[in-house]
Amino acid sequence: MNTSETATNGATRRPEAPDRNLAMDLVRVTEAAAMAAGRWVGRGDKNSGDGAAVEAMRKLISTVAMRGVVVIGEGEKDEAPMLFNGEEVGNHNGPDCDVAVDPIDGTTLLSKGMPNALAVLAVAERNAMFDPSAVFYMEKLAVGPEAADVVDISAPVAENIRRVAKAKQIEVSDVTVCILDRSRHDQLVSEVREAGARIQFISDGDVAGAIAAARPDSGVDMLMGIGGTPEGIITACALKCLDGELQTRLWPKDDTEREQVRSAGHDPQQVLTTSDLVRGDNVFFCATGITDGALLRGVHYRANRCTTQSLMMRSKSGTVRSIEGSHKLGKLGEYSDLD
Ligand code: VTB
Ligand code: MG
Ligand code: MG
Repeated sequence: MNTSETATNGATRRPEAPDRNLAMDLVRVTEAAAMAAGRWVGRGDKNSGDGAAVEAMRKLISTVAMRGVVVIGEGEKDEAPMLFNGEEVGNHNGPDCDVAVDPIDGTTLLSKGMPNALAVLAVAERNAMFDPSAVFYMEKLAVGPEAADVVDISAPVAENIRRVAKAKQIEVSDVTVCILDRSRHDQLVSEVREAGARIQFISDGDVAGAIAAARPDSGVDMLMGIGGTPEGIITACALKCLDGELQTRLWPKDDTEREQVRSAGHDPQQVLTTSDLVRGDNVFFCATGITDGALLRGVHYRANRCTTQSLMMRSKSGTVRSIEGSHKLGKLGEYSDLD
């Protein structure tokens, strides 16, 4: 990798590390995506909502002071509108960054007006993020700081639940595991129930589920199960900021996918930890609620205004900010005032 480049004026440009000023700029991007998507809540048209969020995100991200490359554009698995992998984003004047976006995690939640649809964005130093393109799904185990050092995705489900209970000083019967409601999880669900723990099913949105596992007072202690690989990288960025832990294993669903994983140079058995999924300690994560959820309030409308709630985190400082926005309709034009 080049450590310096010659700029057009002949001066040498040293790549800078992303600094804290980036954080506030990023909130504007997820706010714009959420406001654009907000107009599509409950309208039964997830692709139009996603398209609106993608366009708002693309427009606003072009103003952020960075030389970003989208490494996680999401959308492929669901054949949804997307920012493309390899797409250059930012104003090309700033630090070199990897960018992961999911303009809407939970497009079905959006289209049905159900809880926890989020606009999310994560940024890290260039080449810090794991390339998720080999396979659509990965097996995930997410926990918060108390249990970050004790879980092991290769251990039995009951054992991990016991370790989480011990680390959090609660009974196994008090542990709540968040699981995507899918038939591929039947075995996992029986094992959790046999262990004696409780389950909170979600229909979509395992980024929000994993963050809940790492946040105090969310009522969720861990997330387990198979979900999207792009969402896994985004989740790793969030959990790095929260001192939580995400352990994963790629989950090829058939021989063709297994071959794809191998030819991309990965071992399907290998456990990928938070730090394998996003390297270094200069990670930014930002989410804005689209529909109301336990994690974030969604976009609300009132006379001439709409409100947003966002979570902004930065691993280097460990700061977690909750940001309320009150946006004047009309002034923001298309992002808040679609109709
Ligand atoms: C999760 C979740 C997403 O896909 O990754 C999930 O975070 C898993 O895939 O919101 P399937 O839906 O294909 O089972 C979503 O639900 C949609 O991208
Ligand atoms: Mg999405
Ligand atoms: Mg998604």
